[in-house]
Parts: sequence; structure tokens; C-alpha cells
Amino acid sequence: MLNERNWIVTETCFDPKSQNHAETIFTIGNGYLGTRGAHEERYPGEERTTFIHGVFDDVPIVFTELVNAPDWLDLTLNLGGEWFSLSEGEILAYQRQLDLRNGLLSRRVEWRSPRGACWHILFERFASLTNPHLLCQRVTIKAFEDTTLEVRTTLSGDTDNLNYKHWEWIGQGFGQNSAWLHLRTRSTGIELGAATRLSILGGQKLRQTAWDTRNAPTLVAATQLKSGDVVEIEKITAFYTSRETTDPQSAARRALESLPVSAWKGLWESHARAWQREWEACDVVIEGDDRAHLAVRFSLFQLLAAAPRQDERVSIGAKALSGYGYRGHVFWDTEIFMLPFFTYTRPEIARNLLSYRFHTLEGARKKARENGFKGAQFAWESAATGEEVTPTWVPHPTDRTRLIRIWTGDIQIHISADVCYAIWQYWQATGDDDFMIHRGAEIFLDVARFWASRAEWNAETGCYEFTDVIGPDEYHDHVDNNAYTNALARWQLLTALKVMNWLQERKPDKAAALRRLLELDENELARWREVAEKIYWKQDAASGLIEQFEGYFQRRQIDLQALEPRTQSIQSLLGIEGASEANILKQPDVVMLAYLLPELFDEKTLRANYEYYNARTDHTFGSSLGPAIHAIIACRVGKPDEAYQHFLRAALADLEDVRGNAHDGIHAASAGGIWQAIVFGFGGLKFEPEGPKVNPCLPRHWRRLKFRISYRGQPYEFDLLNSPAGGKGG
Ligand code: IFM
Repeated sequence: MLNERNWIVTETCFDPKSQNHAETIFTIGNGYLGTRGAHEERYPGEERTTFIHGVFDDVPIVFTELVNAPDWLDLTLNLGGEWFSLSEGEILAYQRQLDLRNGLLSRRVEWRSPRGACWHILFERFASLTNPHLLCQRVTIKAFEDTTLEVRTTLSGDTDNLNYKHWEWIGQGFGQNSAWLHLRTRSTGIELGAATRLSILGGQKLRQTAWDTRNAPTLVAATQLKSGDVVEIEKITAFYTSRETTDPQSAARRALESLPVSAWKGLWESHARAWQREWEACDVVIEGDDRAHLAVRFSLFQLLAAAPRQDERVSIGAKALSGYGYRGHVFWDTEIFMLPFFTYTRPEIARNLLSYRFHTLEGARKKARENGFKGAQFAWESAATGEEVTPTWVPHPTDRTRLIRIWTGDIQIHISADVCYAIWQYWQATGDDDFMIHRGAEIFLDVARFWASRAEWNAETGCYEFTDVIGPDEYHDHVDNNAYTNALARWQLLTALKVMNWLQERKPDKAAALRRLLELDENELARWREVAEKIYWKQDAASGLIEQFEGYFQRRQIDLQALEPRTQSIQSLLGIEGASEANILKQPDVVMLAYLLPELFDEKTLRANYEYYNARTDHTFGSSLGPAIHAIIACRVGKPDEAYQHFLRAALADLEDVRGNAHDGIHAASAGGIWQAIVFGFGGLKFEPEGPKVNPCLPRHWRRLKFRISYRGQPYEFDLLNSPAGGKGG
């Protein structure tokens, strides 16, 4: 059994000012949906939000967004004639806890009402991992006088996305102790069926009624209590959408009808067992650093809670299912930052996430075509169809009369290689030939075709170039020959040729079918090699420095240290233009390349580039994707203390809100990066021909680091003990 140490995230007081941050932290989910940790009763400024994977609808500016589903949390209590609220009366005791072992969110409150009556209330909820359509709530109430209790719950279809409404009403009705609602998204026409059942167990039942308010069917139950009575309220809600079934409304009602009168216990037991199995595959143990240990488990919990287990047509957005940030859009964050965690611990989930890219290939082909290229160009921001959904213009953050042009959707092209990198990594780690044959190869070949058509021949330099791009470092746009993009493009083209050769040998009929489908001939394959071998690449022979893009070394030199202490990013301080003219990076670019393609960096090159770019990166307020990668490379150059500083920036991004933006949702890429920092940084995991090997570089105060992976179908556990002197462990 998993003991309690470093498994529980706790809140000890109710602070309305930080409630949106707390909602993010207390998000629960089951891979089908995610629900922010809003309270059962309502408070001003709250963002009570549930996102269901794949339920997107059109919206101005950001094109499409995940839709806020009907609220399943709503439950108001009338206690002896007074409405329970943390803003009224007196809070005698308060503790909210998220148990990461099983995703149970509980809140224990001792409350004295304005009239002076005392109540003990325990709220509990979980989103079933065994049946992801079921959402469970229980409220246990103890009365200290003879009194009445009334419970109201509304299944409201009137939810919005930050004031934008997506749902239209189709119908509603009532069953035995239950209510149902049938809705449809306005533009995409996705139907949702929701049903909820309310039961009071214990007390002297007085009445149970239903209010047929349009778009807000409400159940009301009342009971009589004696002093000392403990009563349990159980509420189970079911959601289905037309993405899973043709009749979601009946499916939701049937799901409730098949449950016993008291369903919590049975649902809870199978749910808790399912979570235990999840952790058996991936738990990380750190001894000597409780704060980091909890933060790591929190990150893994949030990734697991958002991981689609039954659906291969969805992926995990930049904020997972925990907030409005980036509106549910999928970036390279998934493939490069989150996916390794799944590939090496839950490969079936990694397969689903990669299959999403296969199912959205048509969108990527459309993007390439519309830009005048061949093959498949993946969207920088992707949603249901794979078409580009990056907003083109967004309002200026401080001056509302101005708009800012966002270029990432036009020219941040490295994502197409990143997707292939993740496929390759998955294939190497799992040996899942079936995936490569039926899905991966097609993606690889069509992306190679994109790169070859996008490359521009420069007769003067005798090189193929990629001009006018954005590399990972988004402080600099419209740059030429970004080292990361060029190196990943070369890797992608050469690896696509390897994949083609392998397929020809292993499955000649499939290779022939793909050649026909994509109209690929030998000339085109030969051109891929020619382009790959002549891609622009510049490295200073003496220093080993790789220039991030042409002209980077001439950008205005800024001394980052001289600007400390700061509370803003370099882009906020200098403005968009100012940051672009300067040599400061938002996030690792050459260092990112060193992580993904270590074979390009000998020891001297790695150290030189790490030192150089590390000093010029906006670690604290630049991108949250950066610190975990810097931590890994700091380990590789033998700097565990520096690695630990970087690691903490990533690890505390959500729990301690070090960037001040956790209210928008969790930093899911950073969460995945944290796992990589543990395993590939501090653990020093590498895959040798004989199998996985570690070369640890533990922070001095860590006594022990334990983690598990799965490699080629075999489980491996690494148990690394720090030597008393620190640094290297064994
Ligand atoms: O994908 C990232 C990008 O690297 C930096 N800006 C935020 C995006 C979404 O997380």
C-alpha cells in the first residue's frame, strides 16, 4: 500500500483571492474529462469548469476551444434555514486535500452559521477512472441540534467559456431521483447527454422534488435531523457525448439506472484500484526532499488525469484539461515534453497520443498545401481536425487599442519534425512495429516531403536553408537558419529514409502502398538525402558555439544579472521588438537541440553551448518549458546544484505558482519535463544496446531516487542512493 507521505496536496484556509490558482491545483480528471477544483457552492470570481477531451467548438480569435461542459459540482446546502457558505458565519476548521494516490478531492469544514448553529461537513468527489463517464460526489453532514437539511442540485446547461456560450438546449427531463439534460454545441454540433442522481442516505426523509427550469433541471431533497445525526448525500453524474455514442442522452440516463441505490462504495473501490495500478507503473520516490517529491507526484498525477485511455483522436493540450489557457490547443508540448513520460511508463497511452497525429494528417496536409508546400505540415496549434488554429492577432495585454500579430502558426515549423521525433522515440522504446507500419511511416514520409519542399537552395552558400522561421526561442521571430529547426529537419529527412528502407524490407506491400498513396518516386527519395546533406549548419570550430540563428551573435548584448531582481519577463520589460533585438532567449533552443540530438554535441561543444546560452536565458519569466531541459543538460555537464535550481523552477510552477499564471491551468509540458529531468537528468538514464543504463547525478541533499520505466515490454526499476559526498550516486 502507498503510505501518506508526499501524496497529499493540502489547503488549510479558504482564500477567495487565490481561488483560481487553487481551482487549477485541485483539478481532478480521468482521461475523458477534467474538472477544476471549484467548490460545490458558488463564489464570485470562480471558474467552475469541466473540459471533455475532443469537445471543441468555434469561437472568434482563437478559432476553436474546448467547451466548458455543464456543471456537475453544483450542490447547495440549506442547514436549518441558513445557506452554507464559507463567506458567511464562521469557519472553525477547514482543510481541503487532493490525494494523488487516487484523485479523491475532499474538503472538511467545521462551520458556525450566522445564527450560531454548528455543522461538520465533509465534501468528497472523484472522477471514476474505471468508468470515465461517471462522476461521484458525497457529502457527509453532522448536525449538533434537531434541525432540517435541504439539498439542491442543478444540472445547468448555462455554462460559458469566460462569457462565451457554446451550448444550445435540446431537451431535459426527470427520472427516479434524477434529472437529465441534452445539449448541442452551436457550431460543431457535438451532442452531450448529462444525467444526475441525488440521494440522501440517513435522516428522516421529508420530501424530494424536481424543478423543471429550462436548461437548469433541479433536484431538491429535504430531511429532518436530530442532534448528533450523520447524514450522507450521494450524487452521481453521467456524461456522454455524440463523439462516443449516437444517443448520448439515453446513454447517460442508462448509466445511472444501472447503478445500485448507494453506488459510491462500489465505484470508489474499483476506481482506487485503477489508480493504484497507474502508480505501480510510474511512481517516483525521492528521499531527502519532501517538497520536490510532492511536486513531482503532483505533475505525474495531472498528466495521468488528462491522459486519454479510450480515445486515440484526442491529445493533451498545453494546459491539459485544467484551465482556459491556450483553449485546449495541442502544441509540441505533447510530443517533446509530455510524451516521454507515457512512452516509458504507459506506452498504450503514448500510442493513443501519437495516433491523434495520424488521424489529423489531413489537416497537416491542408496546411502544407495552403502554404504552397508538399506533404504534411503539422499545425503549431492543433485541435479536432489538425488544421492550424493559432490565433493570428490577439489583443495587446496592456493597451487594448492595439492588436499583436502572432506568427507562430505561420512560421514555427519545427513541430513537424518534433512529432516524428516522438514517434521514433516511441518505436525505439516499445518496438511497436505495428504502429510504425500502419501509422508512423505515413507520417514520417509525408513530413519529409514537407521539409524537402520547404527547403530553399542558396547558390551562394551551396546550402539548403530554412529562412523566415521561429525556433523554440519565441523571443526571436522571422529568423533564418535556426539551428534547432535545421538540425531537426535534417534528422527527420534522414530518419524518414531509414523508415522507408525498413518498411521495404519488413513489409514490402505496405511500402508499395504508401509509395502509391503518396505518389513517391526514387527521385523524390534521392532529393530528401540531397537536401538533408546540404542543410545550412554553422558552428564555430574554436569555441564549439552553435549560432542559434544567422545574426544571433550580433544581437544587442544584455546583461541579465544587471536586471535582477525582476518580476517580469524580458519581453514585458523590453517590449516585443526590444526583446527581439536583444540576445536573450525565452527558452532553450541550441540547448534544446543538445538534449534531443546529443550525438551532435561532444563534451566540449555541450559545455560551451550550455554555459553560453544558459547565461542568456530568461529562466524565471520566459517559457515554463525551459527549466526542466536546462536541469537535464546541467546534470550532463556535471552541475547538480545548478540543475536543482532549474528543476525547482519547473517543479514549483503550479503548486507554488512561481510564474503567477497557474490560474490559467497547469503547465503540462513542464510537468512532463519534470519527469524527464528526474529520469534523464538526475537519473542519467540512457539506452545502450544491452538495455537501459543509469549514470546518476543527484542533488546533494537527495538521499535516494527511485523510478520505474518500461522498455521493450520489460519493466525496470532504478533505485539510486546518493553517496555521502553528493553528486554521483549508484
Ligand atoms: O509550446 C509552447 C512554446 O514553446 C512556448 N510558448 C507556450 C507554448 C505552449 O505551452
